[in-house]
Amino acid sequence: MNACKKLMDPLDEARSVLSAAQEIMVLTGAGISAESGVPTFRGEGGYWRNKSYEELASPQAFAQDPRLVWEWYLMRRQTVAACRPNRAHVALADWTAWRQGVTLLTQNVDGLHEIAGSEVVRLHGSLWVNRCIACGLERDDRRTAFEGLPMSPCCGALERPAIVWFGESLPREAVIAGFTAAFQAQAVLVVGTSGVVMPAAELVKEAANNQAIVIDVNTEDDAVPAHIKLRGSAADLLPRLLA
Ligand code: BV8
Repeated sequence: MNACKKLMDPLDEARSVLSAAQEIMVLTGAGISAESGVPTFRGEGGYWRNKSYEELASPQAFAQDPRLVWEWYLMRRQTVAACRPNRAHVALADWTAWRQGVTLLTQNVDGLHEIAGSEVVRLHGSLWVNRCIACGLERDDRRTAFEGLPMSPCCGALERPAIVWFGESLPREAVIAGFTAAFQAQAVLVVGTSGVVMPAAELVKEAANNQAIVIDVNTEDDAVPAHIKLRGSAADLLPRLLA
């Protein structure tokens, strides 16, 4: 055992893991948008009218009070509409523009990856899409002010946010893309997630079970089973990691 083996700087180690990998899975969470001004879920901003996200982002809450849930989502649209992608989103978009073999999965619904130019698999849907509760037709909707409960042009039925709520399954194509990436990846880059929400967090565990090396970027320790922990903000670390 080489007793004086110099411990590699974790950033250098992560860089060499990414450059050696053929297939890479990236999973982002609310933390990557924090420096754009989008509140995270489990930080102090995780409550609204003293209800938790889990209470509001559920089919039960919508069935009980669709107006309350729409007001919450419209408030979030107003917040996000004033936000721009930060250096972390841009670094990922620039990197995936030339780096082959990268699948970018996001738990976020804010659309900032897409504005930055990334092709992304949305595991939990989009803040900017409505879905008809009668036939499931989806349409883009950029409105941020409450103008009465939205009705679908197709059926004249109530529309809901096209977002995956707690207790609901993820879109089939997103699950297939996610697990395919997890099984094929030699490296996983996790950015800004507490790693508690399933099945998104499951994807990282699957990849690690398939011998992928997991790199975790977070300002704090989290539940991500990482081999390399890069502690700091995504907007600072990603440009340095992916340059
Ligand atoms: C499912 C859309 C089953 C909503 C979201 C009881 C009842 C029902 C279900 C369950 C239950 N118990 C457990 C479950 C499963 C549940 C779950 O996992 N719950 C958790 C809370 C334990 N999962 C589900 O319900 C899923 N569906 O299981 O279906 C089923 C099965 C078969 C058939 C039918 C049904 C659906 C989960 C999806 C829920 N929807 N989003 C909306 O946005 O309105 S989840 C929500 O959490 C967001 O998408 C968010 O992205 C996601 C994960 O949170 P994070 O992204 O990690 O955000 P968080 O705030 O937690 O962490 C931010 C991190 O960033 C922190 O670590 C922080 O340190 C770090 N950070 C901060 N700043 C920075 C930073 N890092 C870097 N740089 C910075 N600057």
